[in-house]
Amino acid sequence: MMPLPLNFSSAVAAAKAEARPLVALESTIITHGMPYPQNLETALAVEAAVREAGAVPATIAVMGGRLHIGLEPEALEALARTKDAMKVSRADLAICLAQKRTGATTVAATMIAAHLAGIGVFATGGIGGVHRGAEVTFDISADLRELSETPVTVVAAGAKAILDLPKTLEVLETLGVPVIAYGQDAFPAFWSRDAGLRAPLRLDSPDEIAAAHLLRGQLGLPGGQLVANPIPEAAEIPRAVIGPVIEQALAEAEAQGIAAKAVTPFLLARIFELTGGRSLAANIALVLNNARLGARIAAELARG
Ligand code: PSU
Ligand code: MN
Repeated sequence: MMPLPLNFSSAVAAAKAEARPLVALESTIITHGMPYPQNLETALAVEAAVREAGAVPATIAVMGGRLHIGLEPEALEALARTKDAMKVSRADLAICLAQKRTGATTVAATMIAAHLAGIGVFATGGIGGVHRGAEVTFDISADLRELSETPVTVVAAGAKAILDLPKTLEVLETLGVPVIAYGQDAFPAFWSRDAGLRAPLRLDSPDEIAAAHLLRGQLGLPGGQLVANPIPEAAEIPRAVIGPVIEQALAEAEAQGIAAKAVTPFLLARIFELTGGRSLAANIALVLNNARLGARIAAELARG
């Protein structure tokens, strides 16, 4: 049998050899979450933020039939320019590799790859969740089940209010996933610091988050943790402002019959247009903030 087609970038390979802290980063946010060239600029800025905070970034994607853990700068640029990248979740990963396609990993697929590579922390913007109307469409992101199966701590700014947030929290509770608000009691809603919901758990320091991650393993519990890190105040878009925009984007998606994997990218692009780019500026600020927290958690994990 062929060995698993896994590729480590030179920086990631060196960090692994020296047991230095590593933070995994996803790539669907690059190909399906932001327009070019802001996607490339953001990906580079997020990698730089991880480095400044003392860890090594490992951006994950499928390119040329290989699962890449860490992308060299030319590969990152090529990915950011790719228009038809496959959106790869748990179901798609093996097929994307078998067909030697270019694929961007979602939260679920990035968790799988990070775990394979021995990386315990992953920073992103927002996770997928239970979509509004899921009682009819059954549209529930595979990200939620992945959090219950794969032992990676995911740092996100909560989940977007394009989703049904109360149902998302309920499903995470059913699956036994710890949802931990960082430094506050409220569950954050991506562009806004407060979803109007209380987070089930709260931790105030990276070392407690790392300790809980390690204890789950010692307890023999599969699955990871969701750390919900609120967007910095200066970049926040209050719920009263973003709410009506979300409603309009959702109505348009329904009118146009947008379904399945196309829903999230459609909504993100429409909200970007409707806010005149303000949603993108907020998105960039929160991803950077999550990258820095991810690096601090990774440093604690490396300490053991
Ligand atoms: N939510 C965001 N931005 C994103 C995504 C979700 O706010 O870019 C991406 C992530 O990669 C996430 C995926 O894992 O969309 C979820 O897609 P789906 O709902 O089809 O599972
Ligand atoms: Mn879906």
